[in-house]
Amino acid sequence: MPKKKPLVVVTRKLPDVIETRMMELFDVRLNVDDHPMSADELVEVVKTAEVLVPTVTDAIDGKLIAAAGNQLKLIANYGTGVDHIDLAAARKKNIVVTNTPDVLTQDTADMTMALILAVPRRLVEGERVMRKGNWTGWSPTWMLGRRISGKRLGIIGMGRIGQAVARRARGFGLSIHYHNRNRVHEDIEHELEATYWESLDQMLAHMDFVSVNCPHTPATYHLLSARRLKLLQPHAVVVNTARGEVIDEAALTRLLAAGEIAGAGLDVFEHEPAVNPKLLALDNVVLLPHMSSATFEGRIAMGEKVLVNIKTFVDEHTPPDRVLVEAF
Ligand code: 8YV
Repeated sequence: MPKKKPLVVVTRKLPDVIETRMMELFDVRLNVDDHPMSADELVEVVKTAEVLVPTVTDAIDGKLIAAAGNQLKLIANYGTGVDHIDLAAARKKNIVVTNTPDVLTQDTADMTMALILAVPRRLVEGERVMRKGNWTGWSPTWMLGRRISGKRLGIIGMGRIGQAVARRARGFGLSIHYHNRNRVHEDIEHELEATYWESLDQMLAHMDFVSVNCPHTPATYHLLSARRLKLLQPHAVVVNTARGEVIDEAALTRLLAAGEIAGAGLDVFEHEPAVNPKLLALDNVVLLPHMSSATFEGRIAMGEKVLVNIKTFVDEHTPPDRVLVEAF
């Protein structure tokens, strides 16, 4: 870093307490009206920023990194997922990338569990009936959903969030199954009574619920492809709080509409903020606007991490949440 107070450019509005502290520590340019920055705006920003604080809504691709001036030394992402950042291009230019792991694990797992409950129990459908004033009274055979307890949950991606989902799911009587790049430590398998499936195809064919909790990388793009989605049982429910790109959204929509998959709970989409209009027309889906980690506590904790990552970097220490391209 050339000087003690680097120019930090933040692409979106962050919690006040974080912005205030940032202004105390650094020379900061904030995005007061919180508009998502255009590609042209970002190009202008990287010409002068020494530290860039982007979010999932910014495409920090190879082209943008190529356009950056040599003063850009750190990309301190406000978020855990880094699939919007070209890590290889950053490394080539000696730009360090950091993220904000851990602090959104519990919130994201809570929302995943909420979707696992909401879809088979038709929570949102019931709520819609009430709001429309369409409830004519109780009936023994109306609004029946599917029982949660005693069923099998298949978790794709058994990292921090996957494990946190598993802990919650066990409390609801679900048995835990998982597919992961690597088998997790036997102590964790033991604690969760989790069954490892080396073959994702095999796991999918045997699950009642499937939860996507892996990052989006070149290896996980459309991991739930049309072919794999067809392996699911017709009563299966798919939940995704990770990244839309992990599922072939068009294929999922077709199978849901055809009744070949029973339901889906989606907090993330392939082309955010666009959502396949056919999904919006389906009753057997619960759709949320990428809000699984959206808690006051979580957003402040994410900001704290960004502050620590920048400060340690500026002080010439290794920032705690450095992202290594090899990990993805
Ligand atoms: C964040 C997320 O809110 O951290 C992540 O990877 O998906 C979100 O929950 C968002 O990415 C902020 O950049």
